[in-house]
Amino acid sequence: MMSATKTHPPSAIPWFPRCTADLDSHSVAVLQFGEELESDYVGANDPEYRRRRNEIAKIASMYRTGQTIPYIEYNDNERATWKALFCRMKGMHEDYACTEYQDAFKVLEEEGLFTADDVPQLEDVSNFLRSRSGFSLRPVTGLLTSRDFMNSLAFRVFYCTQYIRHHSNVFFTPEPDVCHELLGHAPMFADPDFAQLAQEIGLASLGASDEDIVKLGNIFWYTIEFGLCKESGKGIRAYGAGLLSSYTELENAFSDRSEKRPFDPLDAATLEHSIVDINTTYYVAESFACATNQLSDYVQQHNNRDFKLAYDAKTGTVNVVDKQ
Ligand code: TIH
Ligand code: FE2
Repeated sequence: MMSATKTHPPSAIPWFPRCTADLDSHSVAVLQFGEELESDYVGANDPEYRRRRNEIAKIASMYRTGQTIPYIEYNDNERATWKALFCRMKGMHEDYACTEYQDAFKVLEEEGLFTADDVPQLEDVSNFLRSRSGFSLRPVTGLLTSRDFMNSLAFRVFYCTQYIRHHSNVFFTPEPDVCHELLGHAPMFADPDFAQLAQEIGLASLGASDEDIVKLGNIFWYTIEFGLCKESGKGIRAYGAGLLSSYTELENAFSDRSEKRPFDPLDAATLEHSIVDINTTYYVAESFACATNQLSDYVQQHNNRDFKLAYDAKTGTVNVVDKQ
C-alpha cells in the first residue's frame, strides 16, 4: 500500500517541543564545569563538593512533567551559604533592585517561602509562581544547551538547578545554582510583564536556526540574566537574575567600570559574553513592556523561520499556524 502523500517534506519544520511533556525528552544537562567547560572554578576541584553535586543532580534527573519536584534536605554548610548571600543581597535590594523584584520578594517572605535560615524548595516556589504568572519551575542537573534552555520558556517553564554554589566564593559563581535561581530569577517570574518578555524569547527560539539561537542566547543574557531598567524617580535598577544573585556583579554594574547602553535587541544579539567572568557591558530597558515590544519587532524582522507559531495559553501548547 502506498503511503499518504505529504504536502511538504517532513524536514521542512524541525522538531521542537510543542507542549510541556515534550520537555521530558530533552531535559538532559550537557555541559559540566571542569569537564567540557574550561574552568578553574574551585568547586570543580573539591571532591566532596562534586560528590554532593552529583547526589543532588541524580535526584533532579529523575523528574518528569507533572511530578512534585523532589525535596532536597540541605546541610548546615549549604544553609550557611544561602544565609550569607541572602542577607548580603537583601541589604542591596532597596537601592538597586527594580520595584517588581522588591514587591515579589516581600510576598515570598510574607508567605514564609523566603527566609534567611533555609534554602527554599523549588516545589513551593514553583507553586507560588504558577498562581502569579503561570510560570513553573523544573529541576535540572546542570547547564543545558542554549536551545533547550530557551525552548522551555515558550511554555512558561523555567529550568532550575538544585545544587548550591561552592562556599569559597558566595558572592559570585560562574554557573547557575539554586541561590541564583531563587534569589535572582524567581521573584522576577512573578511579574506578568517580565513573564511575557521571557516567554517571547522562548517562542522565538522554537525551531530557530543555530545562528539565531546564538543571537537569542545573547539577548537572553543581556535581559533576563543581566538586564537593567529605568524607573521613574529611582534612576536605573536591576532586573536581571545574575545581578540580583551576585554581590560582585551588582557592584560592578553600578560602578563606573562597566558600560551602560540603551537596550537594543539588534545590538545585544551580537555582543558576545563570557560565562565565567563578570560583564563589561549592560543594557538599560525603558520598561519590560517596552523591551517585549522591541523584542517582538526584532524577532519578526530577524528570526529567519519560514513558519509562524501561535501559543494557546489554555492548553499550554504551541501550534504551527502558517508556513510562509
Ligand atoms: N554569577 C551569578 C551568581 O553568582 O549568582 C550566577 C550566574 C548568572 C548567569 C549565569 S551564572
Ligand atoms: Fe540564570
